[in-house]
Amino acid sequence: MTHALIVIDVQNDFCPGGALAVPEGDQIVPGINALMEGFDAVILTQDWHPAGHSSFASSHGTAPMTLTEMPYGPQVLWPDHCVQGSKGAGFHKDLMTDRADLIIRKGYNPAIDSYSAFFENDKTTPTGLEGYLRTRGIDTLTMVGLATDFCVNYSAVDAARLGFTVTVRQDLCRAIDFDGSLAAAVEGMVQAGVTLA
Ligand code: VGL
Ligand code: ZN
Repeated sequence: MTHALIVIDVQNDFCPGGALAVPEGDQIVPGINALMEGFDAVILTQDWHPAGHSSFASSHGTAPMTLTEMPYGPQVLWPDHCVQGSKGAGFHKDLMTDRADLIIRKGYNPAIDSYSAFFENDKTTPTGLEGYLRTRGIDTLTMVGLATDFCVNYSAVDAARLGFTVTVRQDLCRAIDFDGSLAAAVEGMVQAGVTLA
């Protein structure tokens, strides 16, 4: 077994004071840092949108936290967040980024959002993470980070479907919980064979 820790989107905009703040998003940082020691690999993901991204409500002239239909399916429209090079797109200042073997950016395609660390929201365009993990012989993943019900959820379900053994440490995740999204995410992860710890 070769075991990687995947730290999802622990960025300023998802922490209190940020543009898309997840309640208590900053509280998981010390626990994630402490966890890094015991893994064969540590991988960080970074939500990384160009200005005017199609997942931003401002790009559609509508209010944030509404649903729209994209060519690839339904899409929540978010406040502008994690704009490339902005402070909000940076990692939380206390996250031990030096320990990371790989930082994978996602959401940079202007027309497609990317919750998952593996595929964009069209569910077909790969980020390259699968190939990285396989060529390093990594078969087992522990996932932590933000937000439980969006990027952690999509990443964990995709990883399980790709055949990785996946555990989500819920104590080291925090949720947006928009319109029942957390309960739906938990159910989806369990059905996909993800272990919730
Ligand atoms: C995320 C919404 C939009 C996340 C990213 O990291 O969960 N959520 N972009
Ligand atoms: Zn985003």
